[in-house]
Amino acid sequence: LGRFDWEDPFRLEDQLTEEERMLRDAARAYAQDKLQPRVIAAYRDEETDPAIFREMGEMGLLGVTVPEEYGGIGASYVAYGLIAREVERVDSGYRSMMSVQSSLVMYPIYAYGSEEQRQKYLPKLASGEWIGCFGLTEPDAGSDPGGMKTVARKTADGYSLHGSKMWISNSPIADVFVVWAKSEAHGGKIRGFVLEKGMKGLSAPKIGGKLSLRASITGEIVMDGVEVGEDALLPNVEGLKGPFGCLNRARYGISWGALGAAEFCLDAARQYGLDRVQFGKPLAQTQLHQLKLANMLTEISLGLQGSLRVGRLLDEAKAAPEMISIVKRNNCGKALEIARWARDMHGGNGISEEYQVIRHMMNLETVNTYEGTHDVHALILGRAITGLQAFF
Ligand code: TGC
Ligand code: FAD
Repeated sequence: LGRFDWEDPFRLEDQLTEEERMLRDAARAYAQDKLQPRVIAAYRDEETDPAIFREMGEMGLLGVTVPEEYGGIGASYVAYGLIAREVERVDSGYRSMMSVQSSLVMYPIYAYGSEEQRQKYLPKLASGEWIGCFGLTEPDAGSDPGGMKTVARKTADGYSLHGSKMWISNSPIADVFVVWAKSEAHGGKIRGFVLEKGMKGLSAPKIGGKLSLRASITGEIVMDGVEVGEDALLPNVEGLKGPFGCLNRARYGISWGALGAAEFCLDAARQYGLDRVQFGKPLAQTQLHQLKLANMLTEISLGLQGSLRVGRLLDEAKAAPEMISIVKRNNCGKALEIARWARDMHGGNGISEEYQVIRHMMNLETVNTYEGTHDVHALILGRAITGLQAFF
């Protein structure tokens, strides 16, 4: 019989390659040494340090699945997930910065871009010299991105973009904007465009007053007749499958990341319960405390196995979007529940920034909502199960 290790219940470690373990360890060291010391103040002050992108770039954490010739390291999707887990163990906002850059900006330029676009943008995005953002959501089109109003009108030598995007991670500090618009020259089909900071008519005001994901800056993208050449169009994809192709990868990464945050909460609640004595014994010696820890550990362990399986299938090009919906939805929902338990188990201290569980809890509200809400993923799965779509 094997030995049980509560820190690795299903021996995930044995299921990883040497390279995956190495990348995970490097990401963990970076996240703990460089991100953890600044996160409490960054969250309190709602400040995003752009230097983090360059640091992540130096560590090789941006666009890890992109081939080396474009600045990535050609690593597996499992490695990408493991990195997301380590970064989000510190804060969902930092993972957000990393995953938008990797899956929502570098991936579409790599997968749908021309050779010129790949050469121009990918190395600088991989190094973190340039920061990217991804504009799909609009004020009136969130869960239903097909309802977007942003249009690209044909001009003599390119396009003119009109519209606005809402809730866009990184946009106020972005150099590169991947935006999705209905292109009149392509029969109103959704097409991707790469815009650059400083273009006339392009602005990205910050959205203030967020009580969640405060260490990651979020903004709008306003396009007031932004003129671009033909070279700004992503040539190799058309329709909603363009943005969804990127979302598949980002959602998968989030499924690992959310569990990193949940693991932090489990560890914190366990330690707190061992240290805190009430009624003459440690809280950890009460049945209710142990029940909660057991529930947390069970959900995290099962969730990690699910994400690992989907990651392996992604690496074999066999992952269906519905598989990703299962792990994105379940892991985010469970992580949020776990963070709420951990907050409760810390009593009054649980609301203090010092103990950090309430920050994770607040962040996970966003993580459970973006990239397809918990309920939208239920509808995607419901459609797959019944053959009937219930969106409208
Ligand atoms: P539907 O009719 O289902 O599909 C339209 C076309 O898209 C294709 N498609 C996919 N392709 C690849 N992967 C997927 N996951 C795909 N899902 C759909 C589909 O095959 C079809 O192609 P074609 O060629 O036949 O036209 O579309 P619908 O309009 O009914 O969509 C419904 C729904 C709910 C599934 C979808 O709209 C949805 O998932 N909504 C959620 C929106 C969302 O996730 N937004 C995310 C914004 S980005 C973000 O949040 C970043 S935060 C990141 C961070 O900070 O970390
Ligand atoms: P809505 O679609 O209006 O949904 C509101 C509620 O209605 C939800 O509970 C939803 O589940 C429910 N609902 C919707 N449709 C149905 C239905 N058919 N049946 C039953 N219930 C339904 N977007 C980007 O493009 N790029 C980014 O970088 C980005 N970053 C983000 C960062 C943050 C901090 C946040 C908060 C959001 C970000 N988003 C980004 C947007 C995010 O993807 C959307 O908020 C999300 O997709 C939900 O859209 P919505 O906010 O318009 O909510």
